[in-house]
Amino acid sequence: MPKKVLSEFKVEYLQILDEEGNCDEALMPKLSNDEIKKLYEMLVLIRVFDQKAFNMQRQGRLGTYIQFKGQEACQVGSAFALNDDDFVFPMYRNSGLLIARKHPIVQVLQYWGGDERGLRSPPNVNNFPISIPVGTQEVHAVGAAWAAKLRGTKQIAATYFGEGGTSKGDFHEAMNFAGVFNAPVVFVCENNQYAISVPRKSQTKAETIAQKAIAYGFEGIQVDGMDIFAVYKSMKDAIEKARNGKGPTLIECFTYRMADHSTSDDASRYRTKEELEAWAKKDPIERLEKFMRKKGLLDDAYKEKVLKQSQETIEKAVTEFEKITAPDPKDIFKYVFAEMTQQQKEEMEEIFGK
Ligand SMILES: Cc1ncc(C[n+]2csc(CCOP(=O)(O)OP(=O)(O)O)c2C)c(N)n1
Repeated sequence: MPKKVLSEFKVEYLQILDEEGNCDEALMPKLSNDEIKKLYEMLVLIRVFDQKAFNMQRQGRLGTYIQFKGQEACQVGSAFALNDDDFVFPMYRNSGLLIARKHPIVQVLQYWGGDERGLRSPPNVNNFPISIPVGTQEVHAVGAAWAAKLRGTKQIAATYFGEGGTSKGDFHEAMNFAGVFNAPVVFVCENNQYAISVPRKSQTKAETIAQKAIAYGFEGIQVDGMDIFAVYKSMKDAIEKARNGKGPTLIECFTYRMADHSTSDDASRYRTKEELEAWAKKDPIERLEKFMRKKGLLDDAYKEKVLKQSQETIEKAVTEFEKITAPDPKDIFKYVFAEMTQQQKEEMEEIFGK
């Protein structure tokens, strides 16, 4: 038997923008100054949203909320490479992705306020509902991608999940099916180093998440998930490949969850202050700011203006959200099927009367 060296199967690691805001010009994707500003403005907007939503949860104005601080570049950078009519299958940590995908902010708040109407996709944008169960969205994405391929629409699907999600059977089924059927799908793993309290090293013995793609016969790449240019470039390349019939890609965005797992968690019970401080130095927004300052694209006045505008946009959405009347509880019965079953009618009557 010929012996293959394991290192032949190593995956690439991509970083374009380092922590000091220095950029590798040879690898830099084509982006105009206006586009770079747009990326920055979206990063700031979603961070302001994240903090506001967290505060509102603490004030009892929202239900459980899942923060994504630290992971903004994964969500904005990848969203920027997608077309509106591509299919996106997000996880619960993807509020920032939805906002970057034109989902009205008021609706995102509505969802976290317990109103499912918040997940209704805006017209002409194909955002599927957030998945709370870990891993189920990956198989849905492959189904949508395969359908697009059969229909010849040139749309692609992208699905988002954590590194913990890669231990689920669904992930492996989705990856296998995508490989066999050459489905136009991009798997985006936001490896934020923890699945609640389970650290990355206890999740898998594999050195990287990206290398899992090799077993399914397609490309996997690991990128610095706090480098928006690396995320954007890898996503753009993967999308182009998928649209041109060249199949799926797994992108592992190496990042960090700066906040608790959710509003019912306390990460200080399983993470050290030193670890948090070390990752804070890699912050995706500060890094882009450093780069933009060097290029003359950002000064204090612009920075302040972006922050103020973001705060105003979020406050406006909050005011609008708090005016929305709660949905009718009967909707739970009414909209499960196109027509209510006899049993549902009886149950509804039992609870709400005739
Ligand atoms: C099928 C299923 N099992 C268990 C849970 C409980 N649960 C919620 S989040 C989570 C950890 C997921 O970690 P990861 O996939 O790395 O994503 P992250 O939350 O870190 O973004 C678990 C086990 C769930 N939501 N769904």
